[in-house]
Amino acid sequence: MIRFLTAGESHGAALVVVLEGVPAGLELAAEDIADELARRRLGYGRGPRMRFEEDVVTLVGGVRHGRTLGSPVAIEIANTEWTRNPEKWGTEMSPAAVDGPTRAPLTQIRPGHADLAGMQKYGFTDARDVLERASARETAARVAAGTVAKQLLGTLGVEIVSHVVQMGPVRLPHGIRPRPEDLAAVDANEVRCLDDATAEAMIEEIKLAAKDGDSLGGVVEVVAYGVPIGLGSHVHWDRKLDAALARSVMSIQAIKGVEIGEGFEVAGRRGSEAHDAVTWSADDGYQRSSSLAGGVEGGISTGEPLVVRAAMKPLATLNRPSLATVDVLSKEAGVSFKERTDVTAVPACGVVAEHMVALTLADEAARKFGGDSVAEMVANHRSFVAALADGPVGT
Ligand code: EPS
Repeated sequence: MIRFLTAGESHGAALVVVLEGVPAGLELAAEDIADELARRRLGYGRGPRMRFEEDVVTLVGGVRHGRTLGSPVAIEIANTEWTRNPEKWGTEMSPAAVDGPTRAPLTQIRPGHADLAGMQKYGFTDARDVLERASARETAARVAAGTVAKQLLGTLGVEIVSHVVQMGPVRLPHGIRPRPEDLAAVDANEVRCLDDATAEAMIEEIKLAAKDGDSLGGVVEVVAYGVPIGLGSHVHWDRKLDAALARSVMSIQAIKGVEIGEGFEVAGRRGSEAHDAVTWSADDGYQRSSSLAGGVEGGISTGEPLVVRAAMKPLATLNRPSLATVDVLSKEAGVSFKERTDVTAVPACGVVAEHMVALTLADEAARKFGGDSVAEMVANHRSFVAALADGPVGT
């Protein structure tokens, strides 16, 4: 119902994203998007590029006088390195044919990246033809799209937060989970972790990895509060909410595992200890004793906080010679070269995952509540909630 496409290469002129299906009448300003993009740039362990490259946002279509029109919303995030310093990447990434030499093609592939498989698949002899698009710079476009989704979900009372629960081997103790009012405190922390002692240990770990020229992965958690009952469905595999969430979060660069609720933990328990018991009282309606299922049962949202975790692998290119590799043209053996500058991107990944969850929930909310305008969607939501409360099983 709400679709989006991103385009653009990491060192290209701009990233572009087009969202289709956003209802009319949603308040949206370029500053809202810029604020979310600024959150994505946070985090101890990012490279210098986060400082010198700015995310300059332009709303190109679908918005008039601060409100969406129901037409596709088009957003551009310019690469300020192009505008300020056209020589730097202008020739290298020129869409027009280039006479004469540019930089030498990258033929020594970087293990752990899309380079080799991408060159084989598309018939390229320069890894740059692959890596510029495979780069996690593209996540800026997802965050821009996700800002629109978050704003739309906000009209239904949904609030989404994210935080870092593991950095390398350092884990946040179980049970610490931010509420919407904690998000500013999470963002204020350099590793986006709520617990000070854990955050310090995480920063120490990043410093140690940096000293060794190494990189770190980790785990981020996204929690969505106020998700309406009834998003997704049990009736068919491609309508299950958990499946849709897993797909969208797994699609983030460097994500290798996705978990809903306590998915991997309960796999090791007995059934008697692996599920959320349900009670009912006249005052509080249905209550679940725990949140092991992470807010989704049978592919349908339960109304409980929705919990999605994502495991990010350590960045594959290191600031020291690392993995064995080959030059795909000469077939000479070598060690992987440096073509990235971050030690870890786990804190930023949490912000990206937050926006991918928002895009999935907004899509499902639009499917459930429909409407061409926000007013219509909100009214449909309200009438569903009222009908549910008065219905045969109640809330
Ligand atoms: C990226 C490598 C780094 C990151 C970049 C994504 O860029 P470089 O090594 O070219 O400086 O900084 O991320 C961003 C620019 C961004 O905005 O997130 C990669 O290879 O994925």
